[in-house]
Amino acid sequence: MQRNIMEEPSIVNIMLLGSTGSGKSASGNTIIRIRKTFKEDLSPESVTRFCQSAQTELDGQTITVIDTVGLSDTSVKIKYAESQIENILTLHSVDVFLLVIRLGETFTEENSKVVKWIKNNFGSKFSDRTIVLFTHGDQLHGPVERYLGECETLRSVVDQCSGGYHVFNNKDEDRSQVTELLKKTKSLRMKNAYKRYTEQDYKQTQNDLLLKKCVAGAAAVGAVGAGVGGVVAAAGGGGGATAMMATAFTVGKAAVIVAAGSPALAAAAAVGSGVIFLAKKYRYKK
Ligand SMILES: Nc1nc2c(ncn2[C@@H]2O[C@H](COP(=O)(O)OP(=O)(O)OP(=O)(O)O)[C@@H](O)[C@H]2O)c(=O)[nH]1
Ligand SMILES: [Mg+2]
Repeated sequence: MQRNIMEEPSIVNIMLLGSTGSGKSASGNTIIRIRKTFKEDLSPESVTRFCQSAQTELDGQTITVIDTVGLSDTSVKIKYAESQIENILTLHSVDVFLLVIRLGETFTEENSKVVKWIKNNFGSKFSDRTIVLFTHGDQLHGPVERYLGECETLRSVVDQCSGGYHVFNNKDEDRSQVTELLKKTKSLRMKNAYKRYTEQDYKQTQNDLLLKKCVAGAAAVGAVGAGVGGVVAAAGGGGGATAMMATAFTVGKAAVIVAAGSPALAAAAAVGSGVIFLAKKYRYKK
C-alpha cells in the first residue's frame, strides 16, 4: 500500500525579506555564523544589490540562507527588486520566509507599505510560511511584547504570520538565538507539511495581480465611456433617456451605448469590453 507521508527535505531554505536597512544581511550572517558572508552596512541606499544565497550545517541540518535586495517604496526600486526576487526563486524554493523588521525605530507608513507589497506579491501562501524576525534586539529597553503592545499595525503584521515572531541581536555572538529560530522554523515547516513556496506560486500570484489590474483598468475605461455617452446623447436631445440607461450599465455593454447614438462612445466602451475579453482569455490560458 502506498504511504502518503510528506518527506522532510534534508535542506532547509530560508529567505530574508524586508525594507532597506532592516538587518536582512546581518541576520543572514548571524545564522551562517560568518559575518562577511553577506555585505551589511548602515546606509540609506540598498547595500545588497543582488539576491544571494549561502549554505551552512547547523544542528545536523543543511541550511540555505537567501538574502534579498532591500525593498523601499519607490516604483523603480520595487521593479528592480521584483526582477531580482523572481530570478532567485528560479534557483531556490522556500521553506520559511523571515520578514525582517527593525526594532527601536518607528514603524513608518513606508515600512507598512513594504510589508503590504511583500504580502500582495507573494500571495496567500506567504503568510503560512512566515516568521517575523525583529532585529536590533539590543536596542530594546523592555520586553518585545510591550513594544508590540504599543503598535497595533506591527501587532497585526505578526498576527497574520503563522510562524509568529523572533528577536535577533545581530551584535551578539550568542548562538541560542539561532537555535531558537531554527526550532520555530522546524515547527512551521511541519505545519506546512514540508511543502515549499515555489517559483510557480510566485508566478501565479503575479498573474492574478495582472488580471486584477486588467479588470480594474477595463472597468475604469468602461465607466468613462458610459459617462461620455450620457453627455453626448443628452446634448443630441431625444436620446436622453437612452443615455441615462447607458450610464447605468457597466463595462462590456457596448451595444447599449451604441443605441445612445454615439460612435465615439461605442469605441470607448468597446475598448473597455475588449480589455475584459483579453483578461478572461488570459485566465483561461493559465
Ligand atoms: N546594533 C545592531 N545593529 C544591527 C543589527 N542588525 C543589523 N544591524 C546593523 O544595521 C545596519 C543595516 O544592516 P544590513 O544587514 O546591512 O541591512 P539590510 O536589510 O541587509 O540592508 P539592505 O541590504 O540595504 O536592504 C548594519 O550596519 C548592521 O550592522 C542588530 O541586531 N543590532
Ligand atoms: Mg542587505
